[in-house]
Amino acid sequence: MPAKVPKFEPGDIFLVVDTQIDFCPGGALAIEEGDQILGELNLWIRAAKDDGVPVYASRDWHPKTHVSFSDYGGDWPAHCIQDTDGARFHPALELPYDAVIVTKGVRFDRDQNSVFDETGLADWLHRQGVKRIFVGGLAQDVCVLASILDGCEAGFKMHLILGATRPVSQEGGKKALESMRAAGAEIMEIGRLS
Ligand code: VGL
Ligand code: ZN
Repeated sequence: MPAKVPKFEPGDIFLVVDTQIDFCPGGALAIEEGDQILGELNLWIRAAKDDGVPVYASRDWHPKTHVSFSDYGGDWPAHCIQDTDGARFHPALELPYDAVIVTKGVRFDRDQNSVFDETGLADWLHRQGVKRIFVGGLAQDVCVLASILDGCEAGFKMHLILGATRPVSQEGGKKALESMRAAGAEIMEIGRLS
């Protein structure tokens, strides 16, 4: 495989979605091959830093009685409980010291899959002059999907790096790609920006 040297421009950001221990093999809500994206993510993070472009990282950050947990009427096993080891970013994720952290999933009344769901992030990024958002992380068919759809809706040009994401289910992953494309997102199969 040729070396990937992404070229970022002013107005770009790189967004890492929910790359936390609980979503990787051995975690509470393990996604198959969830940890296989780390090499690709780190490559893109380094490229963003080299090109002077900000890195944002979201984290799922639930209260221990969260509504998305099956014990409390939701669809998922308990995961990413605030301040637990499982909620930490994967230790192999090389986040820069100045990465901006976006915390979500803290509400008691409903889940927030999208990084844009009542976080104020879209307004903030518009005010920073951000136009294009390059995305990797977990899970392709849940929080990555919701974030990409909302990002398109909010007027950003969204790009998914296919090698830097994995779905909860293969079927869901395929459908997610279709929805993202239909919303105007670009699915980057190679991993180069230009
Ligand atoms: C996620 C399931 C439950 C995700 C979060 O980050 O994709 N998936 N909570
Ligand atoms: Zn969650």
